[in-house]
Amino acid sequence: MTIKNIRSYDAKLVEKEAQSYWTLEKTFLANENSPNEKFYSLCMFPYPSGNIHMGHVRNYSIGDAIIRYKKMCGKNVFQPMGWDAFGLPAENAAIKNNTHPAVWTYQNINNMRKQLKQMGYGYDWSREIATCSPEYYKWEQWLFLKLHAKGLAYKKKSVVNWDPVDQTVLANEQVVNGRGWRSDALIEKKEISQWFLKITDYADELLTGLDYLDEWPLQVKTMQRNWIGKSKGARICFKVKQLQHTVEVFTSRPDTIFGCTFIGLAPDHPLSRELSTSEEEIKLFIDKCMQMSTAESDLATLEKNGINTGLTAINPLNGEEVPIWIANYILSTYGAGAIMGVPSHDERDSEFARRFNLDIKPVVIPDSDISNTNLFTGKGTLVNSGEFNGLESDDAIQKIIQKLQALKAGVEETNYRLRDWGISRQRYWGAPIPIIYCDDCGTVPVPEKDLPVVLPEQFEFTDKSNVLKNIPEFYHVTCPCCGGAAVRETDTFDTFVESSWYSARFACADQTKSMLDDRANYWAPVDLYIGGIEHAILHLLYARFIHKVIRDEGLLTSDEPFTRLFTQGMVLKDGAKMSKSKGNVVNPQDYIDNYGADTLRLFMMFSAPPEQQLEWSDSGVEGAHRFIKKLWNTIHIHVENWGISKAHSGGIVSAKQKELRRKLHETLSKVSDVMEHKLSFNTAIASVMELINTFGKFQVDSESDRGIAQEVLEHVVIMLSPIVPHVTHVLWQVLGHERALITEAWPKVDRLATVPDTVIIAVQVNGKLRAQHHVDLNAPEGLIKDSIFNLKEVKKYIDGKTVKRTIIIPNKLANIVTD
Ligand code: HQ5
Ligand code: ZN
Repeated sequence: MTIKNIRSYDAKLVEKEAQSYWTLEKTFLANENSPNEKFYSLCMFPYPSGNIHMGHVRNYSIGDAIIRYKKMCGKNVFQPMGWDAFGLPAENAAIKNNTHPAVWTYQNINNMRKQLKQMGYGYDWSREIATCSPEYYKWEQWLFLKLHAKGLAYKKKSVVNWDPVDQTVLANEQVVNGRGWRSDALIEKKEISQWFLKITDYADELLTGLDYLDEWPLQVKTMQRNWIGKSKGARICFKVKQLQHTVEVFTSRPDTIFGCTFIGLAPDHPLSRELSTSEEEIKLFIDKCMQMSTAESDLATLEKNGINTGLTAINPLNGEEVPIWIANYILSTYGAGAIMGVPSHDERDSEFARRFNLDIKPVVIPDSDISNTNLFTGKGTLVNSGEFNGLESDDAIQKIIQKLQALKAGVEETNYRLRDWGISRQRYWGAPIPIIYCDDCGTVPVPEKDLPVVLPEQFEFTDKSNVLKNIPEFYHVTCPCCGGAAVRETDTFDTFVESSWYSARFACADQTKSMLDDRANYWAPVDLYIGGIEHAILHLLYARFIHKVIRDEGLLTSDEPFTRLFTQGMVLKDGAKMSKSKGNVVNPQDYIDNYGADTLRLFMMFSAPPEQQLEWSDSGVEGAHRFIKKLWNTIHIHVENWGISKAHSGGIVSAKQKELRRKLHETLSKVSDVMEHKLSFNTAIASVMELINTFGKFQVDSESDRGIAQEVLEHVVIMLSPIVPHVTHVLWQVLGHERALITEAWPKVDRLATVPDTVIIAVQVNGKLRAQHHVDLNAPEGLIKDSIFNLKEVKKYIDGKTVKRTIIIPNKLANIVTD
């Protein structure tokens, strides 16, 4: 007895049968020698945290539906899967569970791989990647050396947020109210030497490239634009009256220079530091500022604070003297680390000036009088600005820059908010940075032939601090230059480095001779990339940057890694994000075991539009399960009653058959459109459900009815197959097919079936026949009225008269009665 003959739906048996078919037949192994057009679909690969999460199920079910659809459309598809395996969580978990990060990670990978296989996702497992394997990170180290040679990777001292408990540097986003987000420890500012990648060299290309990504959500592009934050303006020199110094400021609004009433210095501006050596009060203020987070997001809401230096600066355009302050809201890393304070036209400066009673002097007035006059941040017409009065802002900006240049007091300048990417992590569980330090030769790159620098895994892991310094076999080396004693860099790469190039490596995961090969150029760029909106900025920007870097190394020919981006919504439980701390996590494994993968997939795809949040619902899961059972029964009952017929494929049909076929092909048209463009799977599933209901009312009375019924059921199975691939795989056999469903072609819409029938109605005016008119069969009255009043034969008789009423006898006659 085969599975297809088992009368009641058994998810376990069905799913095992379908999965072993796909594995045995190597259905999803990618192949670069196909004559068909390629389609590379990628879902953001997971951190191997232990078990798959409902968020993964949602993300990966969307991706899988697409590739199954594309495959049936004849595309040469590629869908890989792997593991973003390095990072701090592995270290924390290892300490908690008294194990080693490597052991913990590989265990999790094995478990999660098993779970993804149970979900039936069509991955090419032969190209699996784990980023913690030396075969992978070797090429990352290789690329780093190339960048180092070009000056695109460099080391510099910088002030970082240091978490003394977790013993690590934190990003600004990870400092909350001055404390570490995980440890709750008071964060220290520490100046340490760190490695950076010069992403700022690519700022302009990363910005203009966004204009061509027309299959990316606008929201993501806007976030990236703001992150890069290009602003044109001027660098302006203010002489300090009491000293030999000048202070340079950057402003994006040189047109407001006559409104400058103070100069603001960053706490770590060189002049601030200089003053702090002689003035205790200034030193105290600066020390206090340095303890605060410098996250820009915090700066906007930060309570403005400052200290007057007692010095004054001279405005180069009008000679006015303004006080110089040190202010906590000014970043040393942006522009010149100093600003001209214009309280009338800048929000932060306004807040600062009000707090310290500084002058507020409006110099730009709005062209329409909608705004309040105390603070106007838009552009307008200049006033109180000497020779520039009456000019429009944009014009004034040009003329003021010209004047400053003539006075040698300023130049035009473009600034970016984007900073270089700090890639050093003082952590053990990451890819080693391939650098050696020698007392005699300085910083020495590891020679290419010595790659990979392998991360040691054979030792007892007990400590949170970076342990690499304590492993002599790793730490102590001979210098590749002079042969003397030297030590290794013990910082490891930020895990975002691994995820910035994995999409290309998937194509040639087994390549041992080079980072990438021809296969990468065959598959790149990714045609559809699916993942969470949380990666809108950093990951997606780094991946775009590294793609361009690799291109410039001659290894990729495309400019961008991801042609289309789709961001799916979160899975919520009781209105909140599922998280361990809230205790509201729903475990996919329980549902796979109780209902099967198809039920889980159907629930995920049916319950909400994929870009929106999805609220978990056990009754929704039950509903999905009932639907699958109903589908199973419907098809079995049909075959039991009527046997297997040849599906209708054209020819004359009766009215009742025509009606069902119209519904079928309208549904197919809608589902194909969803799969191709909209990705609103929930609406596609809903319309298939409607079709099944309509089919339920269809009476099979004849041989030809049987053919129509077969046609409908076959199409239903095909249309649902990207979403519930297992049950449809078996139902396809139940419907009498030898060939596996995944190898069939996605059907074409029969356009003739969707054309409505027309009838001719007699159109009368006051009972006299005036026209014969074609309308759709059963057209609604409103539509008929609209069309007959426009007929010229009718107009002639009703113009200038008042229509008292219109009588319509459906499909036969319309009579217009006038006064
Ligand atoms: C979701 C959840 C959990 C996950 N390894 C990185 C990562 O985010 C990706 C790299 C390309 C940088 C989604 C999440 C992402 C995918 C993998 N997800 N809800 N890994 N609770 O394991 O929607 O948005 O966290 O697309 O699953 O997530 S991950
Ligand atoms: Zn040396």
